[in-house]
Amino acid sequence: MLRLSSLCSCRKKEMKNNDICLLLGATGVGKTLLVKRLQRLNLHMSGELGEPPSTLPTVGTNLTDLTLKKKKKVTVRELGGCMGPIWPSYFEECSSVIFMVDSGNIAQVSSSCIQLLTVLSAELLHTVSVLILFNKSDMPCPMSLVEMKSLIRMEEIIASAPQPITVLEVSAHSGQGLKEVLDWLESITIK
Ligand SMILES: Nc1nc2c(ncn2[C@@H]2O[C@H](COP(=O)(O)OP(=O)(O)O)[C@@H](O)[C@H]2O)c(=O)[nH]1
Ligand SMILES: [Mg+2]
Repeated sequence: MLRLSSLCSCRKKEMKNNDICLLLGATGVGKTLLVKRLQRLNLHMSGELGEPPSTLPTVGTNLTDLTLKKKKKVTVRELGGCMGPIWPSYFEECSSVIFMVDSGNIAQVSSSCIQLLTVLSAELLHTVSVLILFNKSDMPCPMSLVEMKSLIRMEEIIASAPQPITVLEVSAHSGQGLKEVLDWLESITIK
């Protein structure tokens, strides 16, 4: 019979071989579409992304495995905004965080900013790399990205946060910036 300790070490090995990236953000910002597009981009690196697939509201959490270059693997765990109160229960298992904002939704920006600050100040996440995505760049926005970043004092947030933070403007719809998201995942994934 397998001992509990050997089971634990197997589990730890499994976790090392398969990093977990938490994908956080308010409902409707485009998290599910992003993972579907990354999965497709990953399979057909040189090919067309094709039409964006439809998405359904995510119930609970959604896990997607991505195999990156050099056989690196990452599991992206999507957690919706309505699960905000229990996000911290997933912080221990993760090795990176993608935080998504809908750049066209001005009304949502301040609540997203508070959620982002809560994530960045969580002690368990002080050493993980964070990618902030301003999504829906294809949409006509009432405010430019520069204006939105200055509204939420993005530069100050980055300067005072303990973790390395990367910011990208993307469109899960058109595919803009998605290659850079994969590059970021590759750069921070160990195995
Ligand atoms: N125009 C546009 N629509 C998007 C983009 N990303 C997501 N959407 C749409 O936004 C809606 C919510 O997307 P979904 O991925 O389900 O959001 P989630 O709740 O964050 O998982 C869907 O209708 C998507 O097609 C984008 O970059 N541009
Ligand atoms: Mg979703």
